[in-house]
Amino acid sequence: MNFANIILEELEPGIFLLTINRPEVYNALNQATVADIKNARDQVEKNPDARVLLVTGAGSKAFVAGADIKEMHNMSGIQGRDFSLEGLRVFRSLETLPIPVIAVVNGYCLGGGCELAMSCDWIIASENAYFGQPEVNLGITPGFGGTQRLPRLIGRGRTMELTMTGRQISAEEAKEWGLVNHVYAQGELMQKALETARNIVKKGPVALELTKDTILRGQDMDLDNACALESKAFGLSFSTDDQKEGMAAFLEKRAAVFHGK
Ligand code: DAK
Repeated sequence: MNFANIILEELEPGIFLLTINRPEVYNALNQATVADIKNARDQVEKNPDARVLLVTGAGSKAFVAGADIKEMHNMSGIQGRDFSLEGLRVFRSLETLPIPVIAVVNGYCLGGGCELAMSCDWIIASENAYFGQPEVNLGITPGFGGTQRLPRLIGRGRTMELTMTGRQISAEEAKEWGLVNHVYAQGELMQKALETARNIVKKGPVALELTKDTILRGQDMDLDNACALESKAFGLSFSTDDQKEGMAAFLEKRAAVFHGK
């Protein structure tokens, strides 16, 4: 499938890269781009060989500098609500993709861009990246999950500060606050993302899927129910060939070869 506003490519077997491709507007998300992200995400899910998805922005300035302000400028309340609902659906579907999804943040990561990055499983960033939820400067609220995912990642007080002042924080500060896992020099970022992806490709796909699902579902449950969910996932993993292979490989002191069943 061809996309107007993104590029989806398989970099190496099992490793897919989704690039938001509107560098002339710092990869701002218009409605067509949100639709492209959804279609690309669905394409990756249908591909049985897909093991990891990396998400980044085209060019050297921005990951995504937010929702497209030009397009939003004249939206009615109902259009704004519908855009928000669609964005929330698309970002949630990205978040629940049953393979690891890593945000590779290579510059400004603001508003809808920060919300897109937070819908990925974790974030790595270049030294020139800036994070923020500056919607208050435009007279609007975050609309793609920022008020909900940000406090889960960095806590209430820091979320209040970012959303109420519109302040941008550097990649290093974002790392200190727990929003970003690792910060790299800009020229190294994609290589580091690839190294991580190559490591993940060697793991058992069913174990990865069950682990991700358990973390996502469990974080909104009480601890007893969340632990019960974990024990079911743990038990289920013992029904796979991958579990037999992984443990046999350890005992035989060799590398495991997983087949995802
Ligand atoms: N939308 C549209 N165009 C954008 C853009 C954006 N978010 N961000 C940058 N651009 C465009 C600029 O207009 C400029 O285009 P030209 O003038 O060259 O045609 C080009 O990208 C380069 O930008 P600058 O010239 O401004 O570059 P600088 O390096 O000087 O500054 C900047 C970079 C990222 C600090 C600055 O561009 C900036 O402040 N951008 C806006 C950042 C921002 O406020 N982002 C949050 C957007 S609000 C909702 C759903 C979702 C959301 C809200 C509601 N519902 C539907 C209700 C989410 C909202 C947001 O994300």
